[in-house]
Amino acid sequence: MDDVRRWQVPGRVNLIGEHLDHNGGAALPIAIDRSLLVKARRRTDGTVNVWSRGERASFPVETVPGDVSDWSAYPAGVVWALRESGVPVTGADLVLESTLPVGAGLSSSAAMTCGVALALDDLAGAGRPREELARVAQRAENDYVGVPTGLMDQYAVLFAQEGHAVHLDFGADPPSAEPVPADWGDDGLVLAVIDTGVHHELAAGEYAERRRECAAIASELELSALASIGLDGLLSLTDETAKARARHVLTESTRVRGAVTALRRRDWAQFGAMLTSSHESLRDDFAVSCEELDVAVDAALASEALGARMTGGGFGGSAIALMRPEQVDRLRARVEAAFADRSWAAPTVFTVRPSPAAALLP
Ligand code: GAF
Repeated sequence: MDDVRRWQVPGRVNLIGEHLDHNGGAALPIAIDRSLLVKARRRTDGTVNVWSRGERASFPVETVPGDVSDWSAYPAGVVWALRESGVPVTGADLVLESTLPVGAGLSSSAAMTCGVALALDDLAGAGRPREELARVAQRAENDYVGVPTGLMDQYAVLFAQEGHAVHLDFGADPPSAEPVPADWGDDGLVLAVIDTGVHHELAAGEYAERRRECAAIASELELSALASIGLDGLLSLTDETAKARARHVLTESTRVRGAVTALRRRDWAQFGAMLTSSHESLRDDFAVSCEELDVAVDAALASEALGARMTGGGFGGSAIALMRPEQVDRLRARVEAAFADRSWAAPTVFTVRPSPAAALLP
């Protein structure tokens, strides 16, 4: 194809700082070496065609929320949000090829929305800054697809750096993004991902419910965002569920700060301990884990991981574990056996490296 532009767009793993983006707090994701390739060619007839995983979708550039409800709502939402923001989209052929598992909690949807936003912005010659494209991608997901996600995944995909985690602070406007070296590899460690292969139906509803709960607590305490809660605020809460949710937000914020320090000092024992306590907090206080994720984390810890936790929104998807490479096979055997014992489908275990943000290929 002539005039084809190719964008490589990574997935992400969040190391720590879960459910803090929508609370004005911090997160520490890496981009991973599993990615989406977007091949894009301009059209001028007002039609967008998208090919993905053996399927083809077509829609007009004038698409509005409600028009499409299958997977193509993601690219259609980007077209809608980009045009709303003033970028002239005249049509496009988009071919999407992926090594990123879908529904694994590794941000395949943010890779798709950010990749399509980058490609269409580029074809239009608009040159919008990445901060704006992150918001376009979020708007596509929030207002067109109808999932009320925060901005962490889009920022991870668009602002990561190879060999680094990105310390994001959603208390700032626009959010700040500071690279932190993530060089456990130099110390003989790997980051393993355990894709549980499950995605519980309640995920989107429970995500929205947690957002509502957090917003209600912040408003009760007259805070602009729950991440600014202090110990006094926490102790003043009388409802036990509200207290547990707020306790996660408060303690997770502290853990992110500790994890950034541990990462800079290459103190892997401390870093690992924080991963594991983050998981406990997400399981017990924020209540977004599930049996499969807990079993995966337990298998990792039993395989001598320095730390392990669920990553992403929860209710399925993936867990991560920091460990020595020679333990990965043991983890795989252990988690496969634990899943087989419960008659669950086999999980997938692989390692990931801190990788670059989305980029135009030469
Ligand atoms: C999902 C959302 F898309 C993110 O915005 C974030 O809230 C995450 O869950 C939880 O940290 O990935």
